[in-house]
Amino acid sequence: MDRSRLRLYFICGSNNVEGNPLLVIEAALKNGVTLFQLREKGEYALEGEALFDFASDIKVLCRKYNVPFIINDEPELAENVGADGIHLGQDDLDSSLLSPYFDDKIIGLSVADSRELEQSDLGKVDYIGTGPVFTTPSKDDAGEVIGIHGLEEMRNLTGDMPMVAIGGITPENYQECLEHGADGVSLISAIAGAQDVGGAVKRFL
Ligand code: TZP
Ligand code: MG
Repeated sequence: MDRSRLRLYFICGSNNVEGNPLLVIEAALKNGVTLFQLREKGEYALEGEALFDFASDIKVLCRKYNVPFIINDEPELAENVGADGIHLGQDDLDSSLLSPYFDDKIIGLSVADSRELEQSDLGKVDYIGTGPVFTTPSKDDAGEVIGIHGLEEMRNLTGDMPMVAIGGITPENYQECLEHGADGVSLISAIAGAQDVGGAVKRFL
């Protein structure tokens, strides 16, 4: 994959924002996020037809701003909606079992640390997401913080595998992540929770 796409990777679900999530997502896309992931989880998460419709609306926005559209965890939804890729966790379906639809799509995998790296088959994986690098308000079971040191260790272990840092990323620690091995950052709250979404994106860039 084109690793520059990982530079500012926004992840969002309908319950990560106050108000209309499509407005927040459009503001983020318009102001320069380089990749988008729909991660629909937790309380009040959309399901079934409502989730399909939401994903379809997001796809239209991503196309409008020419930003690839990734879906977390749900290969079937990703395929039905015509998404540009899928992001899987360690407990999700193995990437080697994905349908042929994904042969030319972006496949991401969460790999928290060196232990998870050992047990991961990266054969079909285009990029990994590593962390939480810092404390995150957005995932209760995110596991132990790996810190900048852990990020750097992952870079040393993964060679030139495209890698994004995740967990507690802010404009203040963004540069540090890039300097210690990340190709980019993926984040929820620093953009989804901002009063001025466009302004928040610009602060990163
Ligand atoms: N995986 C590890 S931390 C995290 C995920 C999905 C949440 C990141 O959210 P935030 O608000 O940017 O810390
Ligand atoms: Mg998952």
